[in-house]
Amino acid sequence: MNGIHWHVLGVGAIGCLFASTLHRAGLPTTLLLRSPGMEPSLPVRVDRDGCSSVTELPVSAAPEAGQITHLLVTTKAQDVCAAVQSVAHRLDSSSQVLLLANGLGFAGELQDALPVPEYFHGTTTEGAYRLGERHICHAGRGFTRIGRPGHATPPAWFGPWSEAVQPGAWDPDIEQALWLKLAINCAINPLTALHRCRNGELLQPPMAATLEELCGEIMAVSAAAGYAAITNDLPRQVAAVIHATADNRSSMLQDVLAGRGSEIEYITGHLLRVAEHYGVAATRNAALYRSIVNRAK
Ligand code: KPL
Repeated sequence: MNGIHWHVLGVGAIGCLFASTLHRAGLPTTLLLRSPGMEPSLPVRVDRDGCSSVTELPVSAAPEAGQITHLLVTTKAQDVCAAVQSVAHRLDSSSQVLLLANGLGFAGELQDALPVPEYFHGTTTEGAYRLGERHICHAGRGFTRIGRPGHATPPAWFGPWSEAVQPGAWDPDIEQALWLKLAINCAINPLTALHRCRNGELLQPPMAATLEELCGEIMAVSAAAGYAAITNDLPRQVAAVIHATADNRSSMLQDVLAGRGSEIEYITGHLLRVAEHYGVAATRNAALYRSIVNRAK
């Protein structure tokens, strides 16, 4: 379709969800794997509302040749740079790379290392978690925003994308949306990972008081960085997300429980770097950051 062929890097919950969504909407979609396997295609199973559907997706190994026109990156934040660099030989200046990962800070590192393709940014509130290898539960429908700083209008690929990925929108202020998501993740994810609790428990004592302190600092950093308008109601926004995802284990808690590396460097770590840049105190967030980093050692 119009030369649009999506390659998807990252076969976690969000990668599987978007790959099967794009493929089912008729857009050519290929899963990118780290190393060559035996099969030309692999099944992706999505459980939703008590039904299970399987989509057979073509696979391609990163080291292979063959240009990538459209790349969707859904890896963990800390893996984005290495994953995209593993397919650098398949990207050129016409390649469109859409980064859809939690956190902030990796995009700048990637653009410095690999300035060639055109980069786009996305954030989604789709709720999905892994049940097994390429087997996920699509637990809650969400909204997906895509944008490119400084670009008010979307590129040609966004038309077919937005017919497949609904609900969603092109967001001319994507940086604001990404920062708000970061602010919410800073408040919820590390605290649930530290206390090994579900999101809903954060609204109860003693965590509720810590949550309030964290939000106060996050708002101060946000204001210094120019994001006051979208975060001036942060405690209420965080509470709304906690209510909506009360039974969830946050992605950081899931990573910690599974013994995987967490995204702390690109969530609270990024907030702290911005706080330092503007000379804003964020001692409660810094203490939480240290607890998560030290636990992982
Ligand atoms: O984005 C999330 C995450 O876990 O990463 C929230 C919104 C906190 C839901 O769990």
